[in-house]
Amino acid sequence: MNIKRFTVANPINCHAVVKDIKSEDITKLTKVEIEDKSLIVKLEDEDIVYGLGENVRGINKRGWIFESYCSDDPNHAQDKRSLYGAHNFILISGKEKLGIYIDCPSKVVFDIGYTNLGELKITVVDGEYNLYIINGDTESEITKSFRKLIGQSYVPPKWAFGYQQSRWSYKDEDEVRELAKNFRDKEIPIDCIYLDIDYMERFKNFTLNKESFPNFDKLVVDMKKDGIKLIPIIDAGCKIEKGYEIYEDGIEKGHYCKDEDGKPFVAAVWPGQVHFPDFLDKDARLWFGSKYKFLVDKGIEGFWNDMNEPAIFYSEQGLKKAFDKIEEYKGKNLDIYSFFELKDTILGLSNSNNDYNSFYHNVDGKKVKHNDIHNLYGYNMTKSAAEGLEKIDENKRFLLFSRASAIGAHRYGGIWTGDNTSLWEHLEMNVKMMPNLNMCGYMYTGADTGGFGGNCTPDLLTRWMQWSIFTPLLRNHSAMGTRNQEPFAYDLGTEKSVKNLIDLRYALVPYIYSEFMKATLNDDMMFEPLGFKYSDSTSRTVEDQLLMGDSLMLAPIYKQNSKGRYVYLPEEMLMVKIKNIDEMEFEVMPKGHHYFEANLDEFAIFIKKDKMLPLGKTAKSVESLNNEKLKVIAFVNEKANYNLYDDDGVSKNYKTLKADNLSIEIKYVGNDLKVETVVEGKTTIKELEITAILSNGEVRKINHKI
Ligand code: MIG
Repeated sequence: MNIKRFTVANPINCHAVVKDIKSEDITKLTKVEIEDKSLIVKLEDEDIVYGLGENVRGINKRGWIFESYCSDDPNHAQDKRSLYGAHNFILISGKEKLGIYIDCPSKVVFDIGYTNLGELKITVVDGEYNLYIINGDTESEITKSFRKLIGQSYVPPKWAFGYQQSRWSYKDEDEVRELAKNFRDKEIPIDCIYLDIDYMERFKNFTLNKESFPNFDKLVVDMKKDGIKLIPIIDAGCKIEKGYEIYEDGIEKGHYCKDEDGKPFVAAVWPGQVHFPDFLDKDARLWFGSKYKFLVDKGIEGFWNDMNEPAIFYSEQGLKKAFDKIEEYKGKNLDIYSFFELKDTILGLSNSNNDYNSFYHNVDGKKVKHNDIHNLYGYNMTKSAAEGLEKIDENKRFLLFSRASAIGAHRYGGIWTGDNTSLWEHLEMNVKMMPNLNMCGYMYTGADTGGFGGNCTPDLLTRWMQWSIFTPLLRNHSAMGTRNQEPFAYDLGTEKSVKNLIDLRYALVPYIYSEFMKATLNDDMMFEPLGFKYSDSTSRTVEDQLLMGDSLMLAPIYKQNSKGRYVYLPEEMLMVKIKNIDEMEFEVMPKGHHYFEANLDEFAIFIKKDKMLPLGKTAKSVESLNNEKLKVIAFVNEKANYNLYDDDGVSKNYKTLKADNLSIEIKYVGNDLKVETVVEGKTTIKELEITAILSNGEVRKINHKI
């Protein structure tokens, strides 16, 4: 067995892992030293530390200190230690390779050469956890073992691979219809429009604002007829209001988190004063999950869960303390320290540790302080929704993703990476986060393309889209008060470039879906650091290029005013410079360092040796894709191959039934290229239009009937 488990003290079951591994005596632990509540691993110079999922900084996490503690923090700056997720898996890669997973419901600190350059120190603050040590010969082997340990990742419906438009908020029916019409009139494909908090009646979960959405049911149906799904938001906090069904029902059944005295805990978020459903309590979780039916009955097929760290603007007790302080200082001549104290009291009202220490959950009949299970709250909200949706239709895939998360939640939904900003650095961070997210089980994921906070410029949106068209979740989302950033919010040139990119995304759906499904079903990563496949020292340190699926290497441009970029090729590859689906240039490039030029309206991708990229046609939505004819770009050296996975895209039959596979092989017979295809199951594809590029740059066109 290459996974060992060691149990320290009496941790609660986080339901993060799906395998029952017998716990071993901690004295048998090797390579890792135990010192009080910490684990220490010596790092060699050449060691790379991967992992920790959703976090700031690079792919290699060395040189900073991170804290797994789900946090509602919209400033994703390099000096932050936590974002919304708690993903406690790390992978040390050097002469020796080692995976470490801390299965723990509360705060864990990862000091990765922050205090001591050559040392990794993991501190589990409350000292209770399951430690998993994973051995393997390669990085991929270790991540795969880890992924098997935590169970298969969530799979969304295929339409969730289409383009998605969001903004906080499209405030009423007219605006939603107008938006959809704009996309259709301009022939820009789209699959989803998001409804942010304003669709609700005063931010109350599972209600509708009757003034701004008077004909909600009809809107849902009309949009769907046009191939567009509406995706409403659900927040963790439920408004305290007499007569509000969710409030009263939850109180009556005792489903909310309690304060010290056993009364429902009061906090304030968007609706004003709220209670938090106790997602850790199975009955409460099933209860809340059953409420999604209200919207599903209206035709809704997807949701995003927000504010579930949980975010707290203020609590009753916190506010009282602040007012007391103000009262105390009123009329006094404050010295500067008292002034700062007053200021900090006010600024510290939100997401305060005091609050997280003053409410309680019912975990299997035991009263547990929130902070002791903090990282499991968002996880269990996702589980709540997934369980509720499964009850409605157990074989249907719903779109579901969350802001807060912990490992384990990846089986129930995806995540988006929260409130980033329209900054070039955040495009770069989006790129670097992907492999670490995949390692931790998050496959259906993506960032707010264009950036959530701040004002997105046309060039940033264009470059960001050149990257995001490859991420499973492709959603443009922006905050209230910021500049609009829909594809047509800028000049016509930008609109054209962004439309071209969205068209290309739809052409890429066969490949992206195929790679997503294969990686998910085989517990592999879809986005990999170069070092996972190439062992030369340069590949091991490149951070701004990624392998994506079986065939591609991506090298996005993420700097403003760049007209190209340097790229490192770990082997000979085919550069495909893309303007749009119909305008692509090919160049065979030798192994080594290169610079390629790419104006704002173009970018490049790289096809690996003996690999292919299938491309379909665009369509107004994923459902309307018609891929009877596929274009295939193949870089043929000796024998190129590709296996295109497909399935019905809507049911959970992928779990039990064999997929539809089309495998394509192109090989030399003498000096001629011969194409062979094998279909397993069925396929809609009747013809392949192959452009084969040979090592010497020669281009051969082959049409192949299936
Ligand atoms: O306090 O619902 O991350 O995507 O638009 C902000 C409003 C609450 C935070 C989410 C963001 C969403 C916003 N929400």
